[in-house]
Amino acid sequence: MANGIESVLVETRVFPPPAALAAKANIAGMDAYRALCTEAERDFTGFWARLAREQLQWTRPFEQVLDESQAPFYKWFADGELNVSANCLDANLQNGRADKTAIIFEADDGTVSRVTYRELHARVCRFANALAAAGYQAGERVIIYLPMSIEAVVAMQACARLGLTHSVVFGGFSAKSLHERLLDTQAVLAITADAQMRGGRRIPLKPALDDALAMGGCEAVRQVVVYRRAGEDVAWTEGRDTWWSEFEQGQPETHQAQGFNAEHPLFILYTSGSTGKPKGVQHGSGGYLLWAKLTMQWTFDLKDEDIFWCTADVGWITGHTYIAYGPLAAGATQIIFEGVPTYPDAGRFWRMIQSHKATVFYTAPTAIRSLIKSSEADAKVHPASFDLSSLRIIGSVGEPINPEAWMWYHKNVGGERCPVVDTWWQTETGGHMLTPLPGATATKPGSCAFPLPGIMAAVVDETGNEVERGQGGLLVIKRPWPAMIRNVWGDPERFKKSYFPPELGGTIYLAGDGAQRDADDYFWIMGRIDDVLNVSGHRLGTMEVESVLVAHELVAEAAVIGRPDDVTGEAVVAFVVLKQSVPGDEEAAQVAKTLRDWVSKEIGPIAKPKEIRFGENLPKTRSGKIMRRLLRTVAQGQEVTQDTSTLENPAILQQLGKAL
Ligand code: 6R9
Repeated sequence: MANGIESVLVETRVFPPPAALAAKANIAGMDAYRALCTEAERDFTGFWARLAREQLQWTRPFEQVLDESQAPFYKWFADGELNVSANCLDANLQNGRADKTAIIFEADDGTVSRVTYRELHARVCRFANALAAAGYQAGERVIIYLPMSIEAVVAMQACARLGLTHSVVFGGFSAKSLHERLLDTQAVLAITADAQMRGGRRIPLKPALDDALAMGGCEAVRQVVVYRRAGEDVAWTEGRDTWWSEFEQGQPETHQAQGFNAEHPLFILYTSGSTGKPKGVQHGSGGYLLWAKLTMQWTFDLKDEDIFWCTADVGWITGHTYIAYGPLAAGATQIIFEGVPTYPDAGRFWRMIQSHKATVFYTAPTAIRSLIKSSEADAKVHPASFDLSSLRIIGSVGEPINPEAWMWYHKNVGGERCPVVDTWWQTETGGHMLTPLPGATATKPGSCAFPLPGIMAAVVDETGNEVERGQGGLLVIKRPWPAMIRNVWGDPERFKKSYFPPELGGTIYLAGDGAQRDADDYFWIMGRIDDVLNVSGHRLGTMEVESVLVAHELVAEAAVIGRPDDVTGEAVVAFVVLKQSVPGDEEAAQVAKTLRDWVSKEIGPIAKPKEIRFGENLPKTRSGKIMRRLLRTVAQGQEVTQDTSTLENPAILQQLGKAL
């Protein structure tokens, strides 16, 4: 089981919700929270049906709420039809928000542009009309490889409007990763930009897509639509490539959206698993959107006056649910940021909160930790140098937030008045699952508190029995929920195997995280139980990195583990056996660089090992299993105190213990 799962957290500080916020909250007080939980327990399907009818506009109302006949392939609202984009845009034109700002976009260089709901609707309609005119049809797949921009939201929404299933690929991923996704989805269209602007630098995007398409097998791709962001010269394939502006030229700004089945695949998003290639997590439409909208209202207590800012990239699930869909479905004004938190200096986030008067701020622990460091070094970029009084709620996502970082965030960003919502969820869950509610839950630093109403979370042992309070175990969700993963794209067996293991009965969702509940029933996440690392909030399979390393001509064998890191949460450390003998120091540094660049090229810079160590061999059991637990100890520079008697080659530990 996971490294940290046995550790017992002792955190006694408790922060009650501010009275003024609680009085006006969408879920006001624990009694209101409990009432919703009780409603869900008493009449599970009635609860979800009520919310789905209240929250969404259906072009064909559903009768059926939950279909469990093919479990774990659960279906929600399956005889209903709706249009996701119409629920995000047209609905807001009808309910008086047409002139409300939908998006405040701040570019890398600080240029600000705004679009109202009316304008965003017009832009989405125009692009959707262009897609329809070019012959793209519901059910076909579209790869989106775009920088953070209004265009990224337009592209996603336009796909949703036409029932095209999008798969957004994070701009930091390599041509190779793009290629895998193009093949796996059999995409018919790719939407990209010439380049992206980050931290004052131009980072080309289209060349990676060109390379990916040249790797072969992508014959299904009929066109590449290119948004001109940076004015960069790009290679052009006549007949295939078209500029965004030309593509949509002359298209009308209205579009009558058609309803699609509630289960229609809205998007596929790839995420790392413990084995093999990343999994294409397939999400549906109705249930996903319901949860995206509801959690905006519940977790972020969204009000019409709020200025919401989620700093995630649209290439991750957080950017899907809390940028492209949730805020729009909830009629929010949101900030979208192109750049990085450290440019032009590490005060960028705080300066933006100040200038846009953000009220709800949602970011990742890794960003918080790196900004703690910078502001300790330079008072000018410390949050105290900015007016952050507009904030009322601050959130965290992506990885466990350590109590020290939580306290700093609470004190320096939240001014000790903003509840911190530490939201636990996953690509597969579609939206928040465990989180404090700002107007109800007393928070404890480092705990994601309780499940949202309707989410039946538990901590169980390997046979599925609930463990006692204070004991570590597996985090599971015992009943399905509307926003859950529907399938692993094209691989239903992997879906079942990964998430609904037979040992737990085959219908209970296994999250892949270890957890424990304390005496007050608070949940504490203890990290992954599988070989998945979390680097700066990004999931990375150790196997994924290992298979890339061994694919290099110099490498015979490799083992990858995670080492705790002050800033990135975990850092990738690779133990490598070369085909040639163990290199001397100078050569080792050279080979390490070559391999790091190789991993960066094959997967993306986030997968780059922070450290590579070379040895003649890897520590293995007599049956040939690599003992990663020992490698973790070695990588942390600790003495090996574990039992090494089952080791085939104990001497190897000393050799691997030496850092370069
Ligand atoms: C939304 C997102 C999911 C994994 C998840 C867990 C970790 C996310 C967390 C957290 C502790 C939190 N994780 N939020 N761990 N506390 N608040 O991040 O999705 O990229 O799929 O990652 O991230 O390990 O299993 P995804």
